[in-house]
Amino acid sequence: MFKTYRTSDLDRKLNIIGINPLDIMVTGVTGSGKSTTLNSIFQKEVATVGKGVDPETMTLTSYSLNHSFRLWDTPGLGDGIEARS
Ligand SMILES: Nc1nc2c(ncn2[C@@H]2O[C@H](COP(=O)(O)OP(=O)(O)O)[C@@H](O)[C@H]2O)c(=O)[nH]1
Ligand SMILES: [Mg+2]
Repeated sequence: MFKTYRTSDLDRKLNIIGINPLDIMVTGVTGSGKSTTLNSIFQKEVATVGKGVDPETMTLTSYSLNHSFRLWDTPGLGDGIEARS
C-alpha cells in the first residue's frame, strides 16, 4: 500500500530535484515511539523498540523503504520521558 503509492511519480520528481534517495530522519525524545513508527511503516520489526524509558536505539541506522526513500532511526535527544515531571 504505502510502498507502492505513486512510487514512480515521486521517484521521477526526486530525480528532477536531484535528491534521490530522499533521506527522512525520525527524531524525538527517548521513548516517543520513533522505532515503533518505523516498524509500523515497514510493517515488520526492523528497529528494536525500547522497553520502559531506557534508551534502546544507540546508533544512527538507515532503512530503505524503496530505492527513493531512506528512513533514519536516531537515538533520542537525551531529554527522556523519565526527565519530565
Ligand atoms: N501507548 C503507546 N505506546 C507506544 C506508542 N508508540 C510507542 N510506544 C511504546 O513506547 C516505548 C518506546 O518506543 P520506541 O519506539 O522504542 O521509542 P523511541 O525511543 O522513540 O525509538 C515502547 O514501549 C513502545 O511500545 C504509541 O503510539 N502508544
Ligand atoms: Mg528507538
